[in-house]
Amino acid sequence: MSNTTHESQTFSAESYFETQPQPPSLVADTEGVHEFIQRQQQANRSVVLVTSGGTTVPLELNVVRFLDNFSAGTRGATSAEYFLKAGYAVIFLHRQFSLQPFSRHYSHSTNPFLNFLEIDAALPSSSTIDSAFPYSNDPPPTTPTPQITVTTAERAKLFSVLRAYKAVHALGTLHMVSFVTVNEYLWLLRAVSREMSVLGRKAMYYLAAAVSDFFLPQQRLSEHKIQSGKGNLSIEMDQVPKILKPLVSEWNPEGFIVSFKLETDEMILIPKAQQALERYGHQVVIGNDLHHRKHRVVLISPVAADATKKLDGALVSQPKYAEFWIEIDSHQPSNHPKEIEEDIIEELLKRHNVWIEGS
Ligand code: PAZ
Repeated sequence: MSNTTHESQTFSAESYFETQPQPPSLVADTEGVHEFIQRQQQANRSVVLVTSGGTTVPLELNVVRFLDNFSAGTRGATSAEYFLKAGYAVIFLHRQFSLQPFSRHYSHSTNPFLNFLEIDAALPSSSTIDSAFPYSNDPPPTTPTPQITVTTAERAKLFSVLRAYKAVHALGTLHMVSFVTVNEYLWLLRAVSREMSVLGRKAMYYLAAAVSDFFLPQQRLSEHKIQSGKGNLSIEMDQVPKILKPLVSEWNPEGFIVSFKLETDEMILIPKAQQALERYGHQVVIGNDLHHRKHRVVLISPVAADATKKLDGALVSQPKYAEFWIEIDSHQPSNHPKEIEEDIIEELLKRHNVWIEGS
């Protein structure tokens, strides 16, 4: 890898899947998705595939270093909850260890759950720090084990999260599938999309994952950890194939497809979103800029081809794309913040209904 040059290759989706390795768990993951979709079909539910979190690009076969894409998984995990609330079944295709529906409220970094648990008994005053640890040599605590309760301040919130979580589990409307690398993501996206095609228009795709645009083909990966002895490291990556293209035109042409576009320069957000619609011909692109993504997004969608209107007797052609801005106050109360995903999902559900009825 170090100091090497190579002829960069252009991968079509087809040549990508012909040359890049299928993940070992793909067959089992696909079977799980297949059964889940069958159950949802019997219950006459719409199904949404929510992709969430960032993909990695390993630099070595025995991977020590990798390139990562920014995303905590907040958008995907939060959106999944609003879809579930609306009665959708959700396939949650997420980056391993990124945020998940329900448990996201107790993220280990921002709101660790151990902080609001209390032991309902006085700890022995003589206890040393060492004896407080589970792997201490002291004998285990005498029975009965003390009760553990949730602090009063957290109880109401935990109750409502837990109630929703249990209700979803009882209904069986959430199915989890995880990926780490961009290769796993692409194989899973194709497999899940094909499985979802039996749902026709009742299938929605909500592609919020942050997917690498570049990758290193398996054939060019160094087997062992790249050594620093040779000086600078230059890596030339190939482009990840534009996967929306086969998704829209082959894997499920009936599906209602929503993709996301993240930019750091707000000026190019709308042109880039329009370009994506132009290229792939799907239904909605949600544009968000990195710094305002939690408070402002724009939904870009195509306007019907014959959309001309009469103005003072003359026919005036409409713009090709419509913009629909969703914005919430950036200062939200910490105890009950409004989440922008609630409004995004509400708008998408209306559009998906129109899409289903238009079949
Ligand atoms: O997961 P998160 O809430 O931290 O970030 C969400 C997001 C910005 C990754 C998502 O809204 C998004 O724009 N996904 C697509 C990214 C892309 O253009 O590849």
